[in-house]
Amino acid sequence: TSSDTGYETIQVRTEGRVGIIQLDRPKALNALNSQLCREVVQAAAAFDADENIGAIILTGSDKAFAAGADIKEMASKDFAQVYAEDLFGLWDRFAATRIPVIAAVSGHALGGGCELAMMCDIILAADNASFGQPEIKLGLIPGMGGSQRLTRAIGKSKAMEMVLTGRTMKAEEAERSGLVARVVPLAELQQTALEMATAIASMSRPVAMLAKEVVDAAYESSLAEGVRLERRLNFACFALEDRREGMAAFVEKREADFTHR
Ligand code: CO8
Repeated sequence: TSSDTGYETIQVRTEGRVGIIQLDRPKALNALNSQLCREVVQAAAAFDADENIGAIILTGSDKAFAAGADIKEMASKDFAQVYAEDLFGLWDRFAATRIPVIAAVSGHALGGGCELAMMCDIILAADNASFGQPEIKLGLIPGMGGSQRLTRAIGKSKAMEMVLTGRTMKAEEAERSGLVARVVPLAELQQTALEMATAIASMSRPVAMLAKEVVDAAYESSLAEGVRLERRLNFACFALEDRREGMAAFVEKREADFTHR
């Protein structure tokens, strides 16, 4: 475990090969202001570039993953300003992280907070988690991908209901709807996320990255194109030392010891 200084809105540490980014603006329920965005993007990019890190956990506090974009920071802006600064555009860089990212969500994940969780590869939810896109109550629509990622995750009718009414959904419904991978008791959230991330980070790093890339391709391509890409990247694995080691370990009835190359 090591801790990084210099950040003011997040805490960053590592556990073995896992990088942990914890949103830390408790007074604003981790509302996503521009400084927090810059810091999360920087921390995630640093882990992405670090060969010793194989997976990232993004988490908040027990009470809030994030209660949305910072309404106080946005309130006085006009169209020209948000257009010129491309408000929320920087988050696309977080979404472009190439190693697997797990969102460990407890408490509120609303608006931009729900959208941020959906930018991650796997959402693990505590039993007190709640998800929603309440922007419409502010005279706004989602702006960090919520209308697209929520619709892909839970289907049109349910996504429409949430985006049009601003209704919040609890953890159990979120799991049933396919938004989250698993719900665990709040007290077990961090440990479960760490076990999942450690398991992923023990795999071959390039193979985990390829696996993420092909699953993501399911959102961007036709079935035939996606299957073709999968086949090509599957073949590419045969060029890796780790693929050789993984199969040799199976044949020799031992644990694989990946060198991440
Ligand atoms: N922004 C700024 N401050 C916030 C936010 C937020 N999103 N959420 C909470 N806070 C602050 C509160 O103002 C309060 O501060 P203070 O003590 O100074 O008054 C503090 O956090 C604690 O909040 P509450 O007292 O409200 O705590 P409760 O436990 O009573 O309620 C809720 C918790 C239900 C989560 C409530 O805080 C809430 O409804 N928050 C707002 C949720 C919301 O509407 N989020 C969506 C924001 S919009 C968005 O994310 C998408 C933007 C896309 C824009 C695209 C433009 C191009």
